[in-house]
Amino acid sequence: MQEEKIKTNYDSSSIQVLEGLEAVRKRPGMYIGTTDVKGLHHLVWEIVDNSIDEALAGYCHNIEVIINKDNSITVKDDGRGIPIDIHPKTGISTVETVYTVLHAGGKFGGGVYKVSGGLHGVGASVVNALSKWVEVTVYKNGKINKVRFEDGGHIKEHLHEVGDCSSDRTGTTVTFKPDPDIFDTDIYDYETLKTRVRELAFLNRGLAITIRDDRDLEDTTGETFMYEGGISEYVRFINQNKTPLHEDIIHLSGEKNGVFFEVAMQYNTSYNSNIYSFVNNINTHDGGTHEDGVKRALTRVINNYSRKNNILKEKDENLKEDDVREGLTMIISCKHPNPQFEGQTKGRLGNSEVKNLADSVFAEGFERFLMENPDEARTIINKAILARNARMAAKKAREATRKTDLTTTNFFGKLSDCKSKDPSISEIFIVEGDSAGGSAKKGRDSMTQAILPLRGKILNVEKARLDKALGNEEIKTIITALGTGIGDYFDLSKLRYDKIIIMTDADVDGSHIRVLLLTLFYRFFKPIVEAGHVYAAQPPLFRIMHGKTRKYVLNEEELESYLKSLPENVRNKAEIARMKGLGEMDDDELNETTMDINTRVLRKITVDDCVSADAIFEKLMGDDVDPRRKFIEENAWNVQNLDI
Ligand code: 1YM
Repeated sequence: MQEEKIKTNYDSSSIQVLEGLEAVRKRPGMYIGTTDVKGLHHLVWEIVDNSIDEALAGYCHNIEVIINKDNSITVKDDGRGIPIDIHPKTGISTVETVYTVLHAGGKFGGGVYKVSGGLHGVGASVVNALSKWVEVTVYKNGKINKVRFEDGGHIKEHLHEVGDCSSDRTGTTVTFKPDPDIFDTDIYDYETLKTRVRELAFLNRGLAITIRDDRDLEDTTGETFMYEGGISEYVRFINQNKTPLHEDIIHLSGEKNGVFFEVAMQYNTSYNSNIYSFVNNINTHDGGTHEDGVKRALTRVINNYSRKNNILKEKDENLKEDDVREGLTMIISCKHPNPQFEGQTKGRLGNSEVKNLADSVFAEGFERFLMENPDEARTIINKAILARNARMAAKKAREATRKTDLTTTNFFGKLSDCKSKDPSISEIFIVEGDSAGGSAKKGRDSMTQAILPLRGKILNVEKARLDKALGNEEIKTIITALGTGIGDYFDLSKLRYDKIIIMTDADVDGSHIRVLLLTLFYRFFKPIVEAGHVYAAQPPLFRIMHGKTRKYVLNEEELESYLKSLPENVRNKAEIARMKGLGEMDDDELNETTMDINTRVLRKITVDDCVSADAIFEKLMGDDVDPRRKFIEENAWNVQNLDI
């Protein structure tokens, strides 16, 4: 009797289920944002999130992420294993329910903190909907149980026992292959996955996460990230190539009504701040109450201490938030059972109660640190005072750049502006060197394309305060050309071009300049990057000629696949030339390959690119050639013909 009933339930619910998953396949963007390479990687985090939830609940200690040879992904954990009993509402096993019913995770999951940012536990079913196939294996009660889905969540093999395991072994293993009909690309990037895996390990102290690339024959063991010190070690990692102002990392934490808050910080001698905040492991790009609470307390505590100890005199103005954060590296992490994300990109924490928790935890601990470490306190405050002085000098210099307008003759000598004054169709190419600048000028569409050649290397804004940066000729030219102003006077609506295209050679010097430019944009023009106006041109590395056909390709991979696509007799006769720098292309060639909107390839620069540029920077600048070469080979995209 009962068996009958379950069967009926199963049939009716399975229809609803497939309708749900079909909706995900119809509009994947609604669930995972995009179907480009970013969306492809997003799938991994949806599965890993479930393992992390299990770790936050206290049951899982090891997670493994493997890129398999066929670009499928395996995620393993040693948690309790997804429940395999029949779920009363659906009549099918809970694990099948979790993988086929949208919202199942949210409804049935009992974890303390749910980390999955936008999806709130529907992640597993979304991954299933967007996969060619998925296999879930659960280790529990001495048995191994497996279920397999195919083609967007259709059950292929119901949950069934496939063997025995030792009775103390528990956990979940999931392997999925993203559906190539959904995604623009199916190739996983090891570095992208590794960076996030490492971050997750920092944010969840004690949790070991291993990542391995089985496409790479030499990588048999992978890399394991485990940090007993949690976010303190994250701060040390970010500061590894910087000079700290104090040895110990300040690490403070507190909890109230189930909300856990922690912060780690260390000042260094640089002039910028690196403050990253997270809620339930998700980066809150736009800050929010947790960040506001800490910043408010930081400014207040430093001012109070400075007055009490007569470092700031009565006549002195209070230090501002910008002054006290100069040279500060800080990680803020909040674990909240019910986070409210606000803003257009949901990158801001809105829960108001967190502000006071953050303020009080931070203020109390930081005040104690200053009192117990008077020498360090002095150093930190003196730096803030220098920052304030520079801020005031920069204000004057900025007022001066605001007054410079486009009629300055000196400026016109550098910029070849476009004829159009309509920003929505205008582009500016920032080009390395005069010779490439010359070809670009000849090859451009002068109606919509402006050319700004850079003479020297631009100043590294990582190593200079704003007042000094504003004295640099190349930087001044860029500021004037863009039209937005800078700092207090910045106004995105005044941007004179829709696309700012960085055009540098595919060699070490080129990537160096690109990194400098990215750093400049990140530090001084972040809203321009965030609004998606900054691009890198991608000059091709090879030209293939056969018959009357000329074809350019970006890299060796593309070369190989293009050659493969040719009939054998054509392939054997094809002439392949390796392209030299931008300066060596004639204007037609430069136009065709890099500038013409119909044939060129641009890469949109994201804030994440700028953040990694920041890290790449230190290494590029170092004196040691070997680590530098190794680093560039491994990390700097678009660097193909190395000549160091
Ligand atoms: C490689 C992916 O999904 N691990 C995982 C998921 C769950 C549990 C354990 C789990 C949760 C709970 C109880 C609970 C999930 N369970 C569910 C649901 N790894 C991976 N590990 N027992 C086990 O939250 O109460 C959803 S996810 F809904 F079935 F409880």
